[in-house]
Amino acid sequence: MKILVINGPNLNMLGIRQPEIYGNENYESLCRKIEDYGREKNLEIEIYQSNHEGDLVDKIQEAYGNVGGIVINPGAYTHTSIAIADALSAVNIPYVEVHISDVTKRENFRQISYIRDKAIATVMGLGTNGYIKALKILMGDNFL
Ligand code: CA2
Repeated sequence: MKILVINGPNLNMLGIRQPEIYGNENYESLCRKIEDYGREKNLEIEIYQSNHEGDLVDKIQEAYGNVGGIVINPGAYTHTSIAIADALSAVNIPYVEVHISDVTKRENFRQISYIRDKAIATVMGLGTNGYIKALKILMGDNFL
């Protein structure tokens, strides 16, 4: 089964600032971690990052019929984007919502997620290991 990992705005800046919130790992090393895990488990994984809402919607739409599961960290669009939520509903592909930080312990404006109610799970506060946990959940192997 092919899995699509989607990262939204500013996640390409990981490791550059705010290590106390997002850790020291940079985006390339996050991608390597996901790819290494995929190789170990024989998963076909595509990783995609964009800072643009419409591009993220396009990518979700392109997944229709081609992808068995989605791991998505929409970044700040989590808290604002009905378009991304609608795209995920439209393609009807099981997805896991991921956040590197524990958003429940952060600002009020981060308390809303437009994608949470239809996600099969939400993983947060585990740093970049949360992506691996999300892959395990998608594969039905629910442990970190
Ligand atoms: O915790 C997460 O994974 C977030 O989705 C990350 C988003 C944030 O807007 C969400 O509320 C929670 C931010 C992406 C990374 O932003 C950076 C900011 C400064 C330096 C590096 C990354």
